[in-house]
Order: sequence, then C-alpha cells, then structure tokens
Amino acid sequence: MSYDESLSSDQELERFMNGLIRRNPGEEDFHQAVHEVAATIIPYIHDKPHYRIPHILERMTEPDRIVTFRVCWEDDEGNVRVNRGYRVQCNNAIGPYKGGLRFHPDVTLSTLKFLAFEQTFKNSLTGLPMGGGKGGSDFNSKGKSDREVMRFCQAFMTQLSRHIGQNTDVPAGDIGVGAREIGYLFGQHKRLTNEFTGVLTGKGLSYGGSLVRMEATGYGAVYFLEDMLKEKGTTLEGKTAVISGSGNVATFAAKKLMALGAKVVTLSDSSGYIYDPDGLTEEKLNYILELKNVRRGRISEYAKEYGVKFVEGKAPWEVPCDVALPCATQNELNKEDAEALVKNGCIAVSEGANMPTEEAGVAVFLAAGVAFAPSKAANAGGVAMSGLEMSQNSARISWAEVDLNKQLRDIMGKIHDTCVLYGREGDHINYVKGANIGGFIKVADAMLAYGVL
Ligand code: NDP
Ligand code: 2IT
Repeated sequence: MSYDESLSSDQELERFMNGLIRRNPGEEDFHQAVHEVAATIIPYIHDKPHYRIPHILERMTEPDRIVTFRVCWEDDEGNVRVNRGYRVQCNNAIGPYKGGLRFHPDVTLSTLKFLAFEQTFKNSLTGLPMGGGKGGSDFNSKGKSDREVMRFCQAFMTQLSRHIGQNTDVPAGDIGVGAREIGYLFGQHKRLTNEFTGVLTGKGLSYGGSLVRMEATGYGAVYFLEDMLKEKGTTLEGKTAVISGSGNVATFAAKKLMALGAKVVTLSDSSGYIYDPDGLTEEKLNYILELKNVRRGRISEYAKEYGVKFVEGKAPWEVPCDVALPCATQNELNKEDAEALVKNGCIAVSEGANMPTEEAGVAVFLAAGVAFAPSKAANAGGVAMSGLEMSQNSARISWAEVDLNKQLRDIMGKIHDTCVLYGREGDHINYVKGANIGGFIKVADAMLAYGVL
C-alpha cells in the first residue's frame, strides 16, 4: 500500500474499496459499512496528507483483534449443542473497546465486523472515552427455555471472560441480548473472576445498572429526530410515525414519540408489521412490553388483541407517515421502500437500528431532501448511557434519573451539532457526512498521537 498523490478522490475510493474487498472476501455487510464511511472520509482527507500518508483509514478498517470460539452447552433434553462465539475488538484509540453482543442465527463475522467498525465512529461521536467493539453468537434464543438461555450464556462467558475487562473491553446488549441475558452473563463473569466490576453495561438496577439505560437508545433516536425537525422549523407534535421492530429500541422510541405528541401507527417483528391507524397508547405499549419481554410472543398477537391489521412478511414502509424510524435490523429498508416513504410525504428518518437503510435508499433520502439521521449518530444514546453506567460503576455511585435524562438529551444535542458542523451543504444538512467526519477526527488524532501502531 503506497500513497499516490496523483489519484482523485473517486479513484482513491475505488482503489481503497478494491483492497478492502480483496482482504475481506464475501463480507458484504462489512464492505457496505466501510464504503458508506470511506465515501465521505476519502474526499475529506484528500487535502490532508497528515491523515492520508500514515494510512489512518486503512488502519481503522483492520480490526485490532478478532477472537472466535466454540460455545458448547446442553439443552433441556440433554443434547449437546454447539454454537460459535465472537468478539471483534475494532479500535481502542480513545478508550476501552465498547459495544454490544448480538445473539441471532444470522450472525456472521461480517455482521460483527460491520457493527464494530460503526461502533468506533458512534462511540467517538458521544464525546465519551470509548473505543469500538462488537461480539455475539449465532445462538437462536427463540423457543429456548430460560434455563437453556442461562446455560448458553454461561458457556459463552466462560470463553469471552478471557478477553474482556472494565478497562479492556466492556460488552453490553444488542439484538437477542437483553436484561435476562446480561444477568446470566454478568453472574458467570463474577463467578469466574471473583470480582464485581463494571465489565458489562445494561445491567439490572440491583447489581450496578444505570437508570435510563434501557430507554436510552430509543429515546436518543427520538431526541435526534426532534433536533432535525427543529432545524427544519417544525416539531414532532401531531406527526405520524412509522416504526419497525418491537424490541428494546423500537418500544422506547415509540414511548418518547408519544410523549412528544406524535402518533405511532406501526411496529413489526421478523414475521410482519401491525398497523394501528388510531396510534399506540400507553396501555397498548405496556401490553407490547409484557408480550415481548415476559411472554416472548409475536407482534401479530397485538393485531388480535386490538382488532387491527397485521401485514405478514412485510416491513411497514408502505404506510404513509411524516417520520420513519427503522429500529429492527440492518438492510431492512431498500431503495423502493425509501421511494415509497418519500412519495407518501415522509420528511425525516432516524435510524434506531444499525445500518437499517441500504446505501441506495440513503441516496434516495438525500436526493429528496429528507432529513436522514444515520445510525452512528441517531442511536448513539444507548452506548452513551452505557458510558455513563461505566462512570457510575467506577465511582461506585448511582446518578438520579432526572440527571441522566438531562445528560442523554445534552449528548444527543451535541451529536446533532457535530453533524451540522461537518455536514452542512448550503441550506441542507448531510448528516451522513457530518457523522462520519465528526466521528473520524477524534479517533484519527488519537491514532496519530501514538505513532505507528
Ligand atoms: P431486540 O432483540 O430487543 O429487538 C429486535 C427487534 O428487531 C425484534 O422486533 C426482532 O423481531 C426484529 N428483528 C431482528 N432481526 C430481524 C430481521 N432479520 N428481520 C426483521 N426483524 C428483525 O434488539 P434491539 O431493539 O436492542 O436492537 C434493534 C436494533 O437496534 C439493532 O440493529 C441493534 O443493533 C440496534 N441498537 C441497539 C441498541 C441497544 O441499546 N439495544 C443500541 C444501538 C443500536 P423478532 O423478534 O421476530 O426477531
Ligand atoms: O449498537 C449499539 O450501540 C449497542 N448495541 C449498544 C452498545 C453498548 O455498549 O451499550
């Protein structure tokens, strides 16, 4: 890899991506996440040789370390089961590796490399001292008993515990890893190490968790949306919102949207979406929280309970709305979905999930002047609150809900300001560019300070 001053930004991007794809064959989600960042960072650093010559972007796209391990556990019938566990430690230039654990049958190394890479920029945007990491397993918790989930989590942590620590790498939840799993994982870590430390975040309140952590990702995505609308001279009051997903992020995004006067008309899961034209209420949301977190049921049951439409096998993007929040998973919103949203009058999109919009969909939103908040900015509230949980654990104190809520609101506001600073293009804000550049600078400058590492 040599530095060639004669290349244009476009040629440099092509050369860079060709190299990345050659070194990481078949890892399409990872290619996509890197391309989205490189497309704005390469032009930005074109006239900045202090970043180009030492190959900072190349170094950021090569994870510091990846561990994979076998996870062997016994199901309720006594059968031996085998899963694969991973931890991708992407970059610790500005703090310990930090990022969630995902348990889902679709998880591959490519998924976790894309998520760890995104996390590095997201964590930098929060302004807190956290590097980027992500881990997980292809374990499917659907249909498993609590005891099976416990045995899996214990076996997983037995391996993972060699690689994490409160000053080294601090995992948290993500898809398929919620309060129940974090409890089992933390308990096993404590048993193995004989130490009670803040090695995980998203913990229960009785054992070192932080108030507002559960709500923070969804609330944060709505705060960011609120700031984007303010920039456009409007508010959430009276707006119709379409949300995908019905997990942690989706449900708390719905709660905050309702509190700010919006009407939430859809939620979904991997089987389809519900459309409730009257909008969710607090009572209906409590029903969903119980359905999802206690009974571990399907969103279609909501349609039966409240006599509304369930659309099987589809995402909710065909439903007319003012604002849309994809809060389920990656690449759940494609070009045609984006076109349908624009045609139906959607003016703003806030990504609660990680990389839920395909690159062609992002292009549709940007071309149409839709205020589009990419995940690394919009959903940073979750990891920001995790950072505050780490601070509370280190100081052995607990902050009050009102103070934490205020800190979350301030952090999301500052991320919005950063995006505006680096993303302004005339009278339009390109939040994708703003978030990428805003996240890049701090990590890049720290890497430069360390010399060649
Ligand atoms: P949960 O496990 O609580 O919920 C996930 C939701 O997404 C469920 O409704 C699930 O439906 C749905 N879903 C998952 N996979 C698919 C799929 N392949 N197709 C359609 N629907 C799917 O996870 P979270 O709410 O925590 O996470 C949701 C998104 O938010 C993820 O992208 C995650 O990375 C991101 N995120 C989460 C943060 C957090 O603090 N939890 C922080 C920042 C981002 P089903 O039950 O049918 O699988
Ligand atoms: O994608 C994410 O930011 C998360 N799943 C939360 C990570 C964390 O460490 O709280």
